[in-house]
Amino acid sequence: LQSGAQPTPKERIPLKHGVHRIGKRTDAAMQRWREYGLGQFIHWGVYAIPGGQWNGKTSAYAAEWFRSSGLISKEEYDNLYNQFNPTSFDTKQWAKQAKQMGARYMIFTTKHHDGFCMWPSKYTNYTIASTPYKKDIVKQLVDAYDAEGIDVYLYFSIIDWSHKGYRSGVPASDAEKASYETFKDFTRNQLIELLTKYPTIKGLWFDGSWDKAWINEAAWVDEFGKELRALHPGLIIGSRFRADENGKRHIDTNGDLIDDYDQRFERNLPNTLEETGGNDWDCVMTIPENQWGYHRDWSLTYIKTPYDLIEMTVKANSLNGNFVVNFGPDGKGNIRKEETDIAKGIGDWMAVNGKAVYGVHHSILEKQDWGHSTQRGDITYLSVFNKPMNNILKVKVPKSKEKDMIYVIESATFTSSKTAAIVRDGGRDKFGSLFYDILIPVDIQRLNEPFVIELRLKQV
Ligand code: JFZ
Repeated sequence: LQSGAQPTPKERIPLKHGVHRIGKRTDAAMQRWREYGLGQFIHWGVYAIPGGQWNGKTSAYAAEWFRSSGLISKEEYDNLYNQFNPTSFDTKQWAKQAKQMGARYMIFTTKHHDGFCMWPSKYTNYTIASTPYKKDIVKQLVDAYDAEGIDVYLYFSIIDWSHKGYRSGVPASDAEKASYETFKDFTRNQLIELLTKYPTIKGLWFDGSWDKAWINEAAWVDEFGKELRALHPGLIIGSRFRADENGKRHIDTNGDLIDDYDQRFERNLPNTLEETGGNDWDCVMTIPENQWGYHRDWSLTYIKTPYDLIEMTVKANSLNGNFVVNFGPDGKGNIRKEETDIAKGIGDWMAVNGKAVYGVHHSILEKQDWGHSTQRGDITYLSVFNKPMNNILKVKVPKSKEKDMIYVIESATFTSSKTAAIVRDGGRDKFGSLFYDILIPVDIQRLNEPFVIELRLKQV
């Protein structure tokens, strides 16, 4: 168990559809998930054709929600698939780019809220098979990412605007109920289809499960989740799939995390371990403000920089979470140049400093102004994002838990330099914690980028 993960014994009321396990999963599949550190999300569907613009007008809202923008009629949108022909789509190149970025897992939108399927589902005609492109996109991606050793997760939206039986509100009349039953069958069939067709995938990333109609089906959804898990041993499902019988989502009535990891930190990192409740979690992040699908106009909001995203990656891992950067390819299958450059920027840094991200956990150091610290075994990684003007890094070392023992720095090296760090005594506070001054050498100063110090601490 990682620090902070001890479940505290408490009174629980019996729930039929609450959690089925107290505390974290301990199996190998979940341990692998925990060590990913960094992932890639891809939002791709027919919304990439308009890319946030239609008839000369631009919607500033999320491009993957373009059907609801008011700029396009539902009929026009629902016929976009007739034009979907991504002739530039190069699966291997996407997977290589993800690999170079340092992503260890990838999440792909098999079906977003519009209901368009990127695989040839036999349960609807609204799929890739009906487009001029025809070929199975999910299959190509799974194969290419598998070949690069990047684990694949399938994003699946419970909301489906294309299905006749879909409802967001709880169906009231018998006819409405019968209609919703057809939607439940359809959803179940599609997910079983995905797990059967793409058996190497590691998990399902659910979305759109906030509908009252879906929450009202807690018992059915719970059984369905068990069925999916039985079909695919090791399957990883986040907290955005089902509610308990009291309509509590993510966290059940007893305060326990539903399913395998917390999905509530979307575009919003926690600041402390307490905020994470000691659970596994991921944070998925857009590069612009709130655009997941391709938007033609990236001048609308601030665009995050590679160092911005790298800091978030390290911060997430310092709090025992995974960080996932989203990409929105265009209607032809091109990943835009800005995104390719950002992926390269992240990857170049990760190639040198990735040790501070993969397989690490919350460190014994407290959070300090210069950045974030992570730990693996007896090595503590200091990732420095705020370099002091005087190039003297003040590091507070914790007090040992054992009586009369203290931690001292045994060695400090930079991952991006052969120069050994010069470490000086930096004093002591009234609680007995030691401070050290680490002098930042000239070659690191010149790098002008975030850097990592590998610290070995010993108790004396
Ligand atoms: C959903 C989608 O509506 C969106 O298009 C995108 O796919 C994103 C990954 O997921 O949007 C959400 C879902 C949940 C929250 C915010 C946006 N949330 O819990 O804060």
